[in-house]
Amino acid sequence: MTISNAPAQFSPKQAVSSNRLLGLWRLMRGFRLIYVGAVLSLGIAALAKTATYLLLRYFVDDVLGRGFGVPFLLLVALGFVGLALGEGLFSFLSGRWAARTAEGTALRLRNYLFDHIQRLSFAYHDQTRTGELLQRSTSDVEAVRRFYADQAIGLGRIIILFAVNFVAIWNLNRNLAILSVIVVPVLVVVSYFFFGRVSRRYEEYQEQDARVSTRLQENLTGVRVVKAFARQAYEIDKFEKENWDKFQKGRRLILMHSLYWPSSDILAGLQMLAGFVIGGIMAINGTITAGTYLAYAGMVIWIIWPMRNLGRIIVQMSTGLVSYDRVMAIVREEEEPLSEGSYRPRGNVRGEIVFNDVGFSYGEGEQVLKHISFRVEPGQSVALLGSTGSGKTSLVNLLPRFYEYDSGSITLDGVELKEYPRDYLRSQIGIVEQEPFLFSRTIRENISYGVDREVSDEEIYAAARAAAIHEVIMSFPEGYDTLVGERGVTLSGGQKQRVAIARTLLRNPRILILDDATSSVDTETEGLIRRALQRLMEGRTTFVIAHRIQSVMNADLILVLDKGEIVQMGRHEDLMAQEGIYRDIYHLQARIEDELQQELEATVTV
Ligand code: DCP
Ligand code: MG
Repeated sequence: MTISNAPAQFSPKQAVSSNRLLGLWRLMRGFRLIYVGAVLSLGIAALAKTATYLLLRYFVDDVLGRGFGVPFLLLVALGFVGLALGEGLFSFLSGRWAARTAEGTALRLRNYLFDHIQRLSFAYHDQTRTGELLQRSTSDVEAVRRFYADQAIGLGRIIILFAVNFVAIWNLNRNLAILSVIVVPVLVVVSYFFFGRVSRRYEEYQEQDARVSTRLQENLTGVRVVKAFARQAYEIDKFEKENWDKFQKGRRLILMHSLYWPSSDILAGLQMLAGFVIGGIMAINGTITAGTYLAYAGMVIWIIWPMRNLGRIIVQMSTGLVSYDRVMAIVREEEEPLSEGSYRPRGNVRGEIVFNDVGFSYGEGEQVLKHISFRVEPGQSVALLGSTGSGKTSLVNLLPRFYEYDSGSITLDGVELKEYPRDYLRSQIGIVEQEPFLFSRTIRENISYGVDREVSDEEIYAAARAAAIHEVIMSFPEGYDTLVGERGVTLSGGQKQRVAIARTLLRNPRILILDDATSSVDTETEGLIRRALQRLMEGRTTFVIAHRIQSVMNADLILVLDKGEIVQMGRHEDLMAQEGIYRDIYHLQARIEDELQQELEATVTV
């Protein structure tokens, strides 16, 4: 399936419309011509089919028994074959072109969504459930695809078949034409109302289905918690209840279907029976010819049977329209402008950072950071210390402009942060996140992630050594080519953190942020990393968030945060000289370590 004939600059954003049919039409850009071709082919196929019956009529009434020679009979036979081939060919073309439009549009939409979702802000992702995004980029896109492939084209087919055959019968005999559509309004009304009810049941069923999947997914992800709290029986019971509910709803849905098709069969059957009987009487009376009767009997089928599907298609179309809305709700979201900003320096930043009375809150929530003011010279290190929830991560997340501060000012090298384009800032700032995420790719790919240029093995090894993970990686049978994740090795929390540190170091950023980057690492390894980092941190402005005093005491500036405010600030010696949280934490940690030391010695001497 190619999308080469789609205009390259087309973005589904252009298809955002409050008129959903119009929006769906716009979404087809680049494929509209093929789609119109598909509908035209449908028409040609329908004409060929009807022409077959008219030829049959001619054959019965005007050819049979009139003593035509063999060559002429052959010609008529050839006509039948030609019409059948034509009908087949154009049906095929119509199906193929409709499918191509549907697949091409869906392919483009899925690609766009993937791209777009990655460009939405942190704030958007904070508020949006992953499952919701997943569903919209898969099953809702699928519903839009079906709209083009099945429903719109199906509706066209019904209308064209109806029109062509009705006109043909009308020209043969008006009474027959009227007779053959008597039941049609009843059929349409019944099926429309019926499928309206089906669609409500279908929605209920889908919702229940989503609940079952959510429960399943949650229990798979949280299986350790379930086991640890010995809640298996409880969870299984819950799941079975939801699953039973789904079963019941599915049964009711099927019941509706199994009621509709037979009853509509009876309606359509009665209609045809009436047509056959009355048409038969007319033929016997000589009102119509035998050929007309035969042609009528053939054509009327193509009026009645497709009609039974009308209600189904109209109702299904409404699901396509709803899905269009659900997809467009994401498309409508503004992307985080990455390159927007008036100040883009040629080279690297120096790394002087000044916070002046900065205030910040997530969305409409209460203030997470209040009156934050401090100053860091290029190349200095800043340590952030504070209880959990005090705002440390929030503070450092302002630097790459993951979130925008509400008040005050932050300057980098004397220029307001908001003047810098986000992509530039992010190329200058390396961040090791609190809960680093590794992709299910090889360790080498994970470490070199985000570096555009070719990187040599030596560089990768150097970064890994600095993060004290090189030896560990080399101990794996496949070394740096080992896959991470479910199909490869499972790394421990501390190993993951160290791979993430290597990944950030390789990018060689001017500003380095380590958000609790060594929290899952033992004291000894942490010491190793700290010493390696000390060399790497030289000349770069560094932010270190840590809970151990040892990791922060060498910093040029220590900020002690409490409930979003800086309560103490200074160097280790200054803070030790004052009363306050810092000294308390210091003494607490020192005492714990002493006790540990004593216990260790006690066990050794025993
Ligand atoms: N918060 C929020 N929305 C987010 C992230 C955090 O509302 N997307 C809230 C939760 C806390 C406050 O902000 O009340 C500060 O959270 P931080 O993550 O900044 O806290 P710390 O990093 O200091 O805590 P920890 O040591 O646990 O990492
Ligand atoms: Mg944090």
